[in-house]
Amino acid sequence: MYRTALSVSAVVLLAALRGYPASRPAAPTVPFTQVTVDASPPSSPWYKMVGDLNGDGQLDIIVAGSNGPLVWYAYPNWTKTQIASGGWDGVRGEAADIDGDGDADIVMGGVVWFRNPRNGGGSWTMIRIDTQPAHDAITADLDLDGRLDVVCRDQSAFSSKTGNAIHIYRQVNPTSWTKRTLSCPHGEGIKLADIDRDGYADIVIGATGTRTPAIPSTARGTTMSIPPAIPTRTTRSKWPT
Ligand SMILES: [Ca+2]
Ligand SMILES: [Ca+2]
Ligand SMILES: [Ca+2]
Ligand SMILES: [Ca+2]
Repeated sequence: MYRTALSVSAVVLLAALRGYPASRPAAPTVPFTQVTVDASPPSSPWYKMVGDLNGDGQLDIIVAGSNGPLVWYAYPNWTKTQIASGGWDGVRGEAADIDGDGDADIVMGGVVWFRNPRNGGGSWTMIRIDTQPAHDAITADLDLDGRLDVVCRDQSAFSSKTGNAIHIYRQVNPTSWTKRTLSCPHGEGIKLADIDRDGYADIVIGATGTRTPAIPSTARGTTMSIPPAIPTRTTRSKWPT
């Protein structure tokens, strides 16, 4: 009885310290249902992406295996279509409209992008940006010129040990890109987000052994200073070469 009363008091005290009402209602349960999209997917399906590839307003699923192929599944029946064979040695890519024709293309490490034929006709076509291996390949319009740019980072785990660089590809046009490489701490993982809310996407990275993103002002993680050569509001038209 004493132990029960003590436990309840401790809960009330903690709730008060946190500023919560002691009788805070329990969070609603969110039910999940497992759905099998493909019982025979590409082996070692490291790349998993989502995007509306067929333009019906519903997100589709894109998967690529380390030994190939690259496929996509159309929601809701998950009709499977192969985009390319080959092996895809990366983990994170994105579906984004690289060529600005209104349909979602696919960006992956390597560095390549696949042109979606939905609006332009023809078949899926691979356009190579670089030969840089990359664990992650993500997109944003870094200089706000209306064309998506690509940012890649490899990983420092396993044998490659090349996660100490960030590769930035500015799109001149869908088949022409300028590259800039920034040094960073070893590690893996990258994200683009407007941290300082100046309208321009910033680069957030994780570093080996940390569990928090490496952004300034966090108590944990490694802080990376962004060189001033990164375009800013006043210098975006002078992209460094
Ligand atoms: Ca869709
Ligand atoms: Ca497109
Ligand atoms: Ca751009
Ligand atoms: Ca910013």
